Amino acid sequence: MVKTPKFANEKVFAWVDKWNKVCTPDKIVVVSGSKKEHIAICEAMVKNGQFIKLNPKTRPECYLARSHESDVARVEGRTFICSKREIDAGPTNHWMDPDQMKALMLKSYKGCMKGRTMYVIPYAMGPIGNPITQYGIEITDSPYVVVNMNIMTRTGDAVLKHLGNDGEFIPCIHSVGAPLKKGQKDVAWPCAKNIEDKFITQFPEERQIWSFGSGYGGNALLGKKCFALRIASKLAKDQGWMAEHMLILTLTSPERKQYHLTAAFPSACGKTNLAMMQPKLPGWKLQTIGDDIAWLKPGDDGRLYAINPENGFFGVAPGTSMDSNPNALKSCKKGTIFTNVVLTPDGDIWWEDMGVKAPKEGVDWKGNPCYVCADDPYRMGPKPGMTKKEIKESGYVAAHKNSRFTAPAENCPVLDKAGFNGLWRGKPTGVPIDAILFGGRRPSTIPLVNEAKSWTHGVFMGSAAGSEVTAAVISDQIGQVRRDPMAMLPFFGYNVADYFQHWLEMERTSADATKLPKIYFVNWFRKGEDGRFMWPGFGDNSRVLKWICQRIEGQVRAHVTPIGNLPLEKDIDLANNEGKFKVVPEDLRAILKVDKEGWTKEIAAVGASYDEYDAKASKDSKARSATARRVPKALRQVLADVTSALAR
Ligand code: OXD
Ligand code: MN
Repeated sequence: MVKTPKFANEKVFAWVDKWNKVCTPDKIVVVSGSKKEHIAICEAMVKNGQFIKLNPKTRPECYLARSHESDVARVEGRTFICSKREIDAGPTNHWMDPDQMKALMLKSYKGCMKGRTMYVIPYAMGPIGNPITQYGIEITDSPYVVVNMNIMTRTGDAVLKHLGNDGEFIPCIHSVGAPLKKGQKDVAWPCAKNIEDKFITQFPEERQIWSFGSGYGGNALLGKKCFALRIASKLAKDQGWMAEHMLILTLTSPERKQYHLTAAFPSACGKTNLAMMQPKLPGWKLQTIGDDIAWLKPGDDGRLYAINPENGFFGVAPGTSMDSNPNALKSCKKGTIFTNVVLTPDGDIWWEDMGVKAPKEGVDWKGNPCYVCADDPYRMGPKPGMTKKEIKESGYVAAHKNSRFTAPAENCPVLDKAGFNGLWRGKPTGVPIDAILFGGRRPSTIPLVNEAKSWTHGVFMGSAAGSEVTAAVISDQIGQVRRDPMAMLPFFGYNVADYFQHWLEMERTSADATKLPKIYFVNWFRKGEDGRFMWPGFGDNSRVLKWICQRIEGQVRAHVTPIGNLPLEKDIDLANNEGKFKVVPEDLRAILKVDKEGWTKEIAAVGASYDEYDAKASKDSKARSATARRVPKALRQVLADVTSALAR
């Protein structure tokens, strides 16, 4: 066994020592977080075939990785919330008794780092020293995880220093689950090949994270979904704050008034695009604070203050273009890790809908050659000369649909640096939030924007959110609408009914509930009968954000309808309605209407989702006493009110 290094913090030592004994690595490296070390790890990965170095002229300090075919997205079926009682994990989570799970996983971890280096990553979720920030220690045998964590979080010596002798942290263990025999050559993407051998496990009471068998971002970068959402949501409930799957942005009006908005959309539904959007409305400026996660704490004045706990963007590559998100593309210009995109002959990268002509020939995400399409220079196919129709029919994509870029936030040209550093007017409070948006991909029924009539109504709207399933998760339901309350379905660290109650409590416990953010539901994805999008999205979404700001200021009236407050058509500013994408006034009219029939079905589906949660809760309660939690009555009441208003 190699010797466990010394740490000033005894608890850090104990965590590393425990796993050193179980995993028996060949070597232990404590990650310093320095640039030199980061580059050295990347270059070592190039040498052993796990990274491809991209052209240093066009993509300085950028690398490409290709994952194993089994390891391309989050594995929700293998993700567990192991609270002591099943009822505390609730109806939306997979659960196993924590002792049983530990015994099972310990078998997998035994000797799992043989032939590998164990890296110890001290990391911060949030700016080091900010009062909202939390800390973690991730042990991993994956250098890919180390360099991605270096981008996505603040890592290294500064964190250990901050932790001092007795600082608190979330202990995390990760292994790709692929020990090497003496002399055995490593593969490009080591992982446990069978889905059943992968485990992404949270122990919410002990506040620990154990992950095994996957190298994919959401399964392996444990600061992100496992800590900043699942474990943090439980911490937040216990301590009276909120950990949410939300972007954070700063919007400045032509009058120079600043607003801060958060938005919760499910995975791969445009959070990164909205977080970095270039407003089409003249005079409006948008800046980014975060694109995926927000931690919100109530202030003494009743407002909610937010920080982005992350340090980079783990964005979906396909569809990211100079039209859809130029600021994301610019964020990938240097120091970025690409996973499962196409390699071009000049050492650059390419993906579908990048808005860039495909090279004549390239290497696809599986490492096979791919070729420009015969009749569309923006597509690639698996054989030379294939037509667009042939490629479409074959279902082939050259970059995986969930291929990703891991880009440092500091590269983002529109980063709100102060907000990103957790500062507001020079104080480390995080930024005060004026509005919370919920949304999803909904081809029908859901209007462009809908304002909640009250906090409780807003919580109802969030609880009712649904979206088409995307490739961000390994699923056989891609494209089908599933309920995804608050875009948190895969990320609740505890019982969903308690989570709804916690949202409601934020109003009851607020120092001044009139200062809570206003809540909106938006939908950029309505489609006409011909399948065409009825709203251009992207920069045109600034028209909706302006309306929201005007509502906050009480400057415009709204249609009060059974489902919420909708804009008057005249109040959606159509200035600068020019260019490739445009608002079509008839479509706008249609997506601002209440589709009574559609809504009657929608509300019934929301009711059915509540019933499903409650049915599972009563099944659990029979076996485990009468502690079953139900969807809060206040939400059932909104459901009943909307149902009867629609019937009138
Ligand atoms: C993500 C996700 O990677 O939600 O952010 O899947
Ligand atoms: Mn996400």
